[in-house]
Amino acid sequence: MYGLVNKAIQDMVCSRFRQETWEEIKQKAEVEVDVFISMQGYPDDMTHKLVKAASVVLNLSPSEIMQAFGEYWVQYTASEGYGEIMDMTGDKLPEFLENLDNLHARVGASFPELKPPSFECHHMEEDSLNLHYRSTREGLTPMIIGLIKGLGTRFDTEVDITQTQSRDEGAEHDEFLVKYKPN
Ligand code: 1MF
Repeated sequence: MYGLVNKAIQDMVCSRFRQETWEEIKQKAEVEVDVFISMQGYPDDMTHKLVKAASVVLNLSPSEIMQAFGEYWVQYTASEGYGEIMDMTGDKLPEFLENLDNLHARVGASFPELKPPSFECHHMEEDSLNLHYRSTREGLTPMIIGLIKGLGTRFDTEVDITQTQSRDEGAEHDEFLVKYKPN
């Protein structure tokens, strides 16, 4: 994934813990990169190693780290150069989710190594939708839950997410029921 992802993990850890904690995580992960370059591609494996190491050092489960990271990503990208594109994507939760593929298409137009996931919405009741998440990658599902919670915070909307089908359990892709209530 693009270095922006690893940079965001670093930023999250350093904003909540000490610089030394981050160094310890990198060391445990056997990642020998001094500075991540946002627009450079890094192996996905490196990101997964950082999450695993962080889970050991911080005594949280990998899934908790990924979820926290998803929430963090929404504010991080909004403040680190992608604010305009985030603003263009929508000003309500369901609208934003509906337009996520367009966001990735815009980013991917400039950065062809992007391997964007795809999000498909089926609107149910007025206050709920079925979200289909398809990705070339595995193991990022907890991050998706965090991302949706992060969007809830961004749009001042209460969200309740349940996973209704799982690739881990043999389904073709992950699916979520998202209930939401704007404040
Ligand atoms: O392929 C990739 O490197 C990649 C990286 C990040 C693909 C997608 C994403 C973003 N996505 C990560 C989790 C899902 C990954 C997967 O299943 O394959 C989160 C998507 C998302 C969901 C909800 C709300 C907001 C979301 O993201 C907004 C977003 C998406 C992409 C970028 C920024 C904000 C982005 C921008 C520039 C990038 C990479 C991603 O790369 C750069 C950075 C600096 C200079 C040049 C290129």
